[in-house]
Amino acid sequence: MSHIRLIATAKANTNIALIKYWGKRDEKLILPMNSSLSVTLDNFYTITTVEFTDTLTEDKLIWDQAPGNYEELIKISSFLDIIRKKSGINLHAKVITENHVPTAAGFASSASGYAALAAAATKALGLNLSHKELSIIARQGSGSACRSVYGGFVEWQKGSMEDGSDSYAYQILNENAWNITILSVMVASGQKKVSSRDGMKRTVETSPFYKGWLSTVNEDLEEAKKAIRNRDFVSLGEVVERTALKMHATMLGAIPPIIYLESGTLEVMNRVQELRQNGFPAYFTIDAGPNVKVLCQPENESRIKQALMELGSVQKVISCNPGEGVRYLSEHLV
Ligand code: 2P0
Repeated sequence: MSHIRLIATAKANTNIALIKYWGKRDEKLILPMNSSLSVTLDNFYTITTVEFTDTLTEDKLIWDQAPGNYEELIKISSFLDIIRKKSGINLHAKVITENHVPTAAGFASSASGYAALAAAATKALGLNLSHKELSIIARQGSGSACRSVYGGFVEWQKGSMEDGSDSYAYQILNENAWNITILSVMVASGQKKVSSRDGMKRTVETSPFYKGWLSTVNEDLEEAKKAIRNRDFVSLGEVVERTALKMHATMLGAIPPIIYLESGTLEVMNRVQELRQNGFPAYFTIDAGPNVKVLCQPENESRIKQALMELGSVQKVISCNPGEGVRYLSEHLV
């Protein structure tokens, strides 16, 4: 008797938020409190193969060539349930995933991870989804994943429907429309102390400053979109830096406080501001970790990179540019 074997492989790049997603209004469906905006990066990605088959009695996970941990498998299984339900095909799956994302560097491998998983699993089950539909599915794995479906500059519209049907991302500018450089400046290694998921929940529930975040994030978003459409690097950089600091301010007000900024983080922030005073436009943004991402123009990249590498706390600087959205590969990881 021949067995059923439904297989597909997808590749998705990670993204860096320029206007941050911080806080959920629905934990289960992953619906955000605010809209956010990101740029998809070319050098950091995940490749995932999903094989649905009748030979398995449970889902299996292979993560970077080793058996995946149980907690991750449970999350992936319940995510696959959403896709199994949508397709009406109730087979277990083997998921093989390779991350080319410096996870400990404050990059959520969950963004590229769930975008690639959503794409591979839906493709394997023969669902022919639009980018919008794929974005809605990826969002339910990890919020930031809904943005990684697209290349270039991307907005995740928070939506207002209770079922999440209007909470998805769309592309503002494609990856070839405007070239900027994003430097990932690593100042420390090791896993972060509080996950983004827990950190944003605690902030929403306890920080008196969260109200301030919500009342201004939309203005910041509009300003950023306008700057992107006008290819206005300085205006974009200014709002990006300001809004990242506001997000961190909300966390400092949480109980207990969440402090992701470390001494190395502050050293890089100061150097970026100094570079600007010396005529090199550069702006920082910081996520839920100590590392810093620095935006600059490609023509200044090597000078800025060099200036950052001189700092005692800087371990590594990796350069990225805007990258592509999700794509399907014909070669599989099995
Ligand atoms: C962002 N971050 O917009 C923000 C800024 C971190 C700081 O999205 O709970 O892994 O899976 O929806 O997407 C990281 O959080 O959180 C994140 P879940 P996610 O990129």
